[in-house]
Amino acid sequence: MMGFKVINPATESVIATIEQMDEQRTNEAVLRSARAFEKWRKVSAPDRARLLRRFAAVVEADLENLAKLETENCGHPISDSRGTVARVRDVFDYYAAAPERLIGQQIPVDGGVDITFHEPMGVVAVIAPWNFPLMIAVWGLAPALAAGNTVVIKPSELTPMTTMRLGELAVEAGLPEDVVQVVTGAGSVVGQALLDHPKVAKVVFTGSTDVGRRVMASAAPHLKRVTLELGGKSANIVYADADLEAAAAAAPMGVFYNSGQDCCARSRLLVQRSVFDEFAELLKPAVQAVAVGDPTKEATQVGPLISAGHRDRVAAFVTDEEEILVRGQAPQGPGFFFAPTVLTSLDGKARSAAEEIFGPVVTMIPFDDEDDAIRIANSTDYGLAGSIWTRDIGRALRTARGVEAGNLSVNNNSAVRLQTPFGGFKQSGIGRELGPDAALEFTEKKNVFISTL
Ligand code: TXE
Repeated sequence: MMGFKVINPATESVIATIEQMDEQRTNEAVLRSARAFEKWRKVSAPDRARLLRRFAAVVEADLENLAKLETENCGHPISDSRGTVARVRDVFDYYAAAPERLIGQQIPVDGGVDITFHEPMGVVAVIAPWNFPLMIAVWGLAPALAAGNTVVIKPSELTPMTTMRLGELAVEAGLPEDVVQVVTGAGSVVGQALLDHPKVAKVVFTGSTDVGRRVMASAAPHLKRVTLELGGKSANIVYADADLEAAAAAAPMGVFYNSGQDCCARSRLLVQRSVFDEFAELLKPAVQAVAVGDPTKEATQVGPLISAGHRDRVAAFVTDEEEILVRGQAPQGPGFFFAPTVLTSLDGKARSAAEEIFGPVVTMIPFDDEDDAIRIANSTDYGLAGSIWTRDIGRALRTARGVEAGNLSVNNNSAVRLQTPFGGFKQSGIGRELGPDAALEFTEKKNVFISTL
């Protein structure tokens, strides 16, 4: 068997050898999916709803196992992994309500009755990254199934373990054979085969902006539908009138969560010039207090980076001693750990202020006033998330409307709630996931006119 080794990033030990599929195996999976679709689309809406509720229940029953697998494979702190699996369960529960609510319209017209239907598309491919492998796969999977599509998931080569388990759980939940399939292997082989296959109707891709462009280009010949969730360089804007203690206490985990390997990471910390130094002093102890270490320990807040190669990439941004404001702790020895780092860029022109680092590194940049904050926040091709800290509600709303990003929070650094739409402006992506309308993103609207003459 052609296989690839899956590594535990906290110990550097091999945890499994996984099959590397080829193009032919991938194509076979797509054809099985297309056959399963013919039956799945005919399953009644209440039955699809019931099966999704059962999917939620089997995830719940497997919570501890899935959480441990995710921690072993990705280095997520175990408490985060448990939270992830609980949210995965919640996503299935939430979209279990969707099949029975894919409600069309009745439109007044001349000479008859006009109604619309939300038809499923067919085979949906979900191509997932390594940073939140299970959760991101399910953001596509659950609403796609709810709308009557079948799904082929391709996890990242680095993190296939929980996705493969999810494939088994689909069967345990009672979903018909081949409605959910998992294909493992290289992006350039298995991922590309999914993009090229004419029977794949829609691709949901989460990953780098570069590969996202390729996904869109590959989708063009068949006019496949795409949802793209790509990179980010989100701004955390702190005004002088904010609760500075609260903003400084929250800022570290706003960027260091999951070791900064988060497309919503607030990796630019924009602080109003009049409180820049005061804020920097408040930030230092908060950064030093972040517990980086063994992800199997309950108290750990931040685990390792995903790979040695990625750690080298991140380290290349921290070379200029002059720029370093403060560094946190990180264990020595095995594991791809990297100490949380705050850099300053007084003119905002450092490389770290422009590029997505995808590691525990944040760049502090001063700004003068509201317009300046919005200008700096928007001086990037990305537009995914952002935060605004102020006690002035008008300023908060003006800034939120001014920042070109899909997900903003005020006096808080959260970005993702399953009940609300998530996605990017500009080069952070196309389309939205989650929220009340996600199942519609996996349907085509059909209009039917019935003559009454
Ligand atoms: O992404 P890739 P990776 C960003 C972040 C990170 C960088 C690289 O900056 O450092 O992307 O992460 C598959 N056809 N984000 O390596 O390479 C690949 O196998 C089809 C942002 O994970 O884009 C994997 O399953 N598929 C982010 C998936 O695409 C292909 C999340 C993502 O791989 C392919 C993660 C091809 N030609 C990383 N080539 C976010 N927005 O959350 C690769 N793949």
